[in-house]
Amino acid sequence: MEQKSAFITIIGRPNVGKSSLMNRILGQKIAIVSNKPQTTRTRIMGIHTLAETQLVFIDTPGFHKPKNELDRSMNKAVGDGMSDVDAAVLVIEAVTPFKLGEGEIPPAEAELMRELKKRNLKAVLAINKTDMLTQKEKLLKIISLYCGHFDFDAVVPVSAKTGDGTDSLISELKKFAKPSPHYFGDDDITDQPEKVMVAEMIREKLLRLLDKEVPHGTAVDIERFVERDTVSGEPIIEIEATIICEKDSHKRIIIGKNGTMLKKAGTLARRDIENFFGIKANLKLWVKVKEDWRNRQGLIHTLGLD
Ligand SMILES: Nc1nc2c(ncn2[C@@H]2O[C@H](COP(=O)(O)OP(=O)(O)OP(=O)(O)O)[C@@H](O)[C@H]2O)c(=O)[nH]1
Ligand SMILES: [Mg+2]
Repeated sequence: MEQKSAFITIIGRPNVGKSSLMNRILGQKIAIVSNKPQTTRTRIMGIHTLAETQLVFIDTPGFHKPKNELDRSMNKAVGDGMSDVDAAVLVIEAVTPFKLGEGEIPPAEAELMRELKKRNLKAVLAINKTDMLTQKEKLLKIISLYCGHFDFDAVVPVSAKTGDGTDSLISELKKFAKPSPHYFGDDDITDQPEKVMVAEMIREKLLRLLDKEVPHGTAVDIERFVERDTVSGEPIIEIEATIICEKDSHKRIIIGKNGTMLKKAGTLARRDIENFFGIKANLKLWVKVKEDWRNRQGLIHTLGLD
């Protein structure tokens, strides 16, 4: 059987469900998800091999108005994600604060469609969160509105939550595959190193447990990651990680009263780590302040966020 491959970038506004959709397609969670915008910070590759066809997805950060250096490198990751790909999936949500029915397109989406045109890139429109849509006729309005702006190869209503529509989306995306050897092993699912996966699992818990600016100003640095056998011969991963935050007041919030918040985040993250790697984990967490790190290029680079 001749092998085929397609590189497909997933783009859209923050919080529309890009990472959830990729995880749903892969059938495994490789990109963290939260109800807060700007969860994804870098390009994350997800690999889905179906017999002769390999689809390589690139999940990107939500495209937004930048407020600091980190935001700028996140937006750059979106642009980079559109280079050298065969097609894009523009993810939008069926239920948004924008008045789509009245013809209003969010500026970030209009900009992404302009960028697709400029790059002459083929694209599919995925209208996500259809499980939340009560008035189905709204869907038709959304479709005609977006198709008036860009000539999409296909429009697919989906729900990353229930899985509705994802098979149709995959069928549409398979059409972009061209004869070429597979770039990844057929069992590979991501290009993220184990350490990065662990750092992200910890950051996800902070996004879930903390409010407002605090989680957005955090980053996680894995200082130790070793697998060893315990005396009873059982394998265990030893992990030591530092949570970096921007202010002393944030540090106090992350640690919580008597260390309860940090403990909670640690327990939740450890569970995820053990499930993902299928072995026991020992996780130690520290918190350190690095003022204004989101504007410090050197630190952004050290943390692997550029
Ligand atoms: N009801 C519903 N919620 C969804 C669906 N897909 C995603 N969500 C929720 O939407 C929120 C954002 O999901 P993410 O996958 O993190 O969104 P994203 O587009 O990757 O966000 P950024 O990485 O910040 O750009 C989370 O709370 C998800 O649980 C869906 O199909 N239906
Ligand atoms: Mg995301």
